[in-house]
Amino acid sequence: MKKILVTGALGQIGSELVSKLRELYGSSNVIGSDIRKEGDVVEQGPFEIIDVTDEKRLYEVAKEYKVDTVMHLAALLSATAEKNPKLAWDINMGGLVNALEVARELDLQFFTPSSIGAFGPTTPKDGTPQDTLQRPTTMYGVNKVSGELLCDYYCQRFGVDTRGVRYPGLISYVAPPGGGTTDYAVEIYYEAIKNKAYTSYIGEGTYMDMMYMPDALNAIVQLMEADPSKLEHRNAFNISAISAAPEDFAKAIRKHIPEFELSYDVDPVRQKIADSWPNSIDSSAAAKEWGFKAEYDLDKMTKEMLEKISEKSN
Ligand code: NAD
Ligand code: AKB
Repeated sequence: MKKILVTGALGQIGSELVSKLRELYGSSNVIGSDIRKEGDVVEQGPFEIIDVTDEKRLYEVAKEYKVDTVMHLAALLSATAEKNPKLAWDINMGGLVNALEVARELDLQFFTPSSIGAFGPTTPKDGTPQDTLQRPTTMYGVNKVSGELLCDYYCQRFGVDTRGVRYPGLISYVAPPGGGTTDYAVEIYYEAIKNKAYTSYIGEGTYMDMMYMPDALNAIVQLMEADPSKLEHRNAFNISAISAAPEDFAKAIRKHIPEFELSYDVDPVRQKIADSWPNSIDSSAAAKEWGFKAEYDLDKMTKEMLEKISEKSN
């Protein structure tokens, strides 16, 4: 039986990942942690306050609960990181190296997500290969590429069982997104239900990779349980389900809400970040090495997002 410590567990991914892991491995075997304390993750199983920049605290909690796995989610996302780049470096890189050190010292399996943000304007934009040019132009991207390399280093140098994916923009209805460039793709559904209209801060024709949260969570479980001898890449597997621009979301929403209106008021900061990211990445290495396959396309996800948000707002 696994015993897992999750950092940043109250965020968009952690809020759903912890529940899923508790269903799979038992509530008492999944320890949520964050710098704040609220909601279901705290109430439904063990929870500890951990600031990931405090390596001693991270070590003590991991040792106290005798965990065998760390899933390290605590980070600042792209738009927030661009507002405060030094803080992003301290949390994203400082937190990651601390978590890797704890994994090395206690011999733990390790997962952390990279992002499509690890690519930059000189990366091939369409069918972005698994192994390609990575010269990102954001602090978030610099952190993500450095993090990918650091995880590879801890695996090769110290034998830590590090694994990871490059997530696209994640779409979900449980917890709100935490300050990313792709957040519009969540907001558009809430606004569709509330106002039958949305003003997008990302411009028309801007394609980015996206994925519905259930596929993102299945990918973590599948990768962590994969036979290590089959993994050539280990960290930073490209995975994607959907490549879409704002007007594609609008079209999918209009199948359920015909009067839905989309307008634009482009935010130059987030637009610049989006323009530096791929249009669509190639997930074939993940499919080949550990069987990644997304279940949700844009239409299937849209139907479920609108249903779930309607239920929540009633
Ligand atoms: P989020 O912003 O929703 O949540 C991050 C959590 O980290 C928050 O609950 C926050 O309180 C916590 N946190 C912040 N500073 C902390 C600190 N010093 N110590 C401990 N906790 C701290 O983020 P998310 O969307 O859940 O993302 C989790 C990971 O997945 C990040 O590494 C992110 O880069 C990556 N990722 C997310 C997406 C996405 O679309 N959500 C896409 C690609 C990659
Ligand atoms: C962001 O937009 O910052 C995240 C990501 C794709 O990493 N959603």
